[in-house]
Amino acid sequence: MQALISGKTLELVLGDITTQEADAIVNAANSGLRGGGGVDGAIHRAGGPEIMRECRRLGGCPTGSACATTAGRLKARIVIHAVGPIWSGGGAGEAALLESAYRRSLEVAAGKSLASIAFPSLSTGAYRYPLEDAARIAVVTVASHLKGETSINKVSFVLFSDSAFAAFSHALSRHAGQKDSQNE
Ligand code: AR6
Repeated sequence: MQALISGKTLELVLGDITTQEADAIVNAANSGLRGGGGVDGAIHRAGGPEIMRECRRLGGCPTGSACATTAGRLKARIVIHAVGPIWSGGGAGEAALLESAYRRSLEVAAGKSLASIAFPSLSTGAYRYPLEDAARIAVVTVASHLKGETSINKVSFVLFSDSAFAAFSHALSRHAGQKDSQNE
């Protein structure tokens, strides 16, 4: 599924983020940049030890922000470590932090004049953010970035399960009802 937003592409892919061709691959990291399971484990395994060496040098990245490292052996040019919030009921600013993690990732990629970026569904695995709400925030935040001045002309959400793909499809369909968007 794809949508065009101000002439730029937003697409949904069912698959593994480590095999994507984008200029920047986004990791669902923790604030210590210590590595872990899920997307984080897959990216470090596929990209090799150089990524962790740079993470140690950075020493961490606050929740709601995003920090870039080498992509090691991955096809991408950089990995952007985005730190989403741990869900704790919704009253601890989780929505603003999740939005910020997506927005900062896009700003980091645009700051390096990159053209394409691939995101996993941040915070919806080990961090337990409710999928439907997280998908809406992800789609709205990316669409808002694509409507502005940016070097990015393609954003992919790479979804690992049918339920995540369905949630993002729903969020994108709702968004694509707008005038300058178009479903394919
Ligand atoms: N490609 C794409 N999506 C994936 C992949 C993959 N290879 N593997 C899992 N997912 P999670 P979080 C999906 O737990 O919730 C780590 O330990 C997964 O099904 O990776 O932000 C970090 O070190 C889910 O939908 O990230 C942190 O401590 C989504 O990616 C913590 O987990 C996110 O799940 C971050 O938790």
